[in-house]
Amino acid sequence: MSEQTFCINADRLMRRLKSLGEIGALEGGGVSRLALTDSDKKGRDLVVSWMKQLGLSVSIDPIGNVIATLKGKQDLPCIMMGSHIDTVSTGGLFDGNLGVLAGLEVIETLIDLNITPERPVAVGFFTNEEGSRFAPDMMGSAVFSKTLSLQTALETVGIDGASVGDELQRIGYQGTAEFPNIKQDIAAYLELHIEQGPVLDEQNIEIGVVEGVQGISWQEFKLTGVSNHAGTTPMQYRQDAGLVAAKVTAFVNELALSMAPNQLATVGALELKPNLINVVSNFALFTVDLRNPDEAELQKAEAALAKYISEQVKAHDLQVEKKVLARFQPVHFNPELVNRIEKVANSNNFSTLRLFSGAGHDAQMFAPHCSTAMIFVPSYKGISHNINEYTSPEQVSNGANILLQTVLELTSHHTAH
Ligand code: HGY
Ligand code: MN
Ligand code: MN
Repeated sequence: MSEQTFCINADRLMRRLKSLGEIGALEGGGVSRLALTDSDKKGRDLVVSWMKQLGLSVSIDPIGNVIATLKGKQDLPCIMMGSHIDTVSTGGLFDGNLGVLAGLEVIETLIDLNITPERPVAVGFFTNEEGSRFAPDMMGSAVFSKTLSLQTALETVGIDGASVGDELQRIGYQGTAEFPNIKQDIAAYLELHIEQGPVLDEQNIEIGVVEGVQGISWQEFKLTGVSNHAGTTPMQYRQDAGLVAAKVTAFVNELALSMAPNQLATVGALELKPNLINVVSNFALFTVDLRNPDEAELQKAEAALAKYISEQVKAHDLQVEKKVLARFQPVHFNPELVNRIEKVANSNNFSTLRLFSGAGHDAQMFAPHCSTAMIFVPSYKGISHNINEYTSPEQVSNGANILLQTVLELTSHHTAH
């Protein structure tokens, strides 16, 4: 960092990341704070306590998004930073948490430096970014940006049978704050996040300048066949749901390879019934996660999957039910803001690389409505959604300092982007 620039307090940020990571900590490392569980509540309570200790005004909206704001000299549209603090069940310390706590650290640094920004500066965490308990992912920011209706979100039933509305009430985070008009109320949204992929780590790059987020298609399929004896039922007489689920898993893998390098396909959840060694499965429930930075290509992959499944269901005389769990188009971030982040990073002598995000992020919900961009820091060996997720304290500090410098630039200009 060049000497004339301000710096965040890296130790304080690491301490907060570690103490948040103690909530929902797993034996042997890692974190599990699935959205709206008791551990999510405890994590929320801890971060809200830090926000309040800084004297920030804290608002909670009807889907449980929490926004803390430092007043500015003028009541202008704010600069918002944010991300999420819910995790997958095999989560790490950094996914989401880094963006929220680095945003808090930026605000605390402004306070330490007695800097009153020209405009308000806010940091938020958004409900259920991960989507693994309740689909879709980015649920809280999708409601915040009016991409998803509040009612639909509240009525969503999760993989364990609970509803979002009931769980929000149970943990005491169903707030009443009004949703903003993002176009009017937010001048820019900035999210610091770990890359969660191998690119920056492999190329030894310090800062990722994120140009956009790829499209996401989540579908759930229920196949119904006929259970039968594994020893007496000839192969050609079977209506085997498990077989077709396995064939689809192999098919989407081949499909992604045939559409390389940008198509991704994952069957992440699979449940067979009766799930017994000597019974032909009469039921299979599985999910397909398709991603591509190009919308037309993503639609092509969805169409190929639909065709294959209908052929297989017919050939094996099964019933099929399909449910769309999430569908977000690719987004591009604001070029001026992307350029600004790149300039700030380079002027601080950090190596940079422009890239598209493989993972979904709350930022993609802001992109259509206000100047939005993301800053990435490396993930060791690209590991994430895994208890061994790791980003070094130096890399954490680098990202948070670029966030600080960018916010300082945006808050000293009347036109933020
Ligand atoms: O699935 C995703 O990309 C994000 O982690 N929710
Ligand atoms: Mn994330
Ligand atoms: Mn994640």
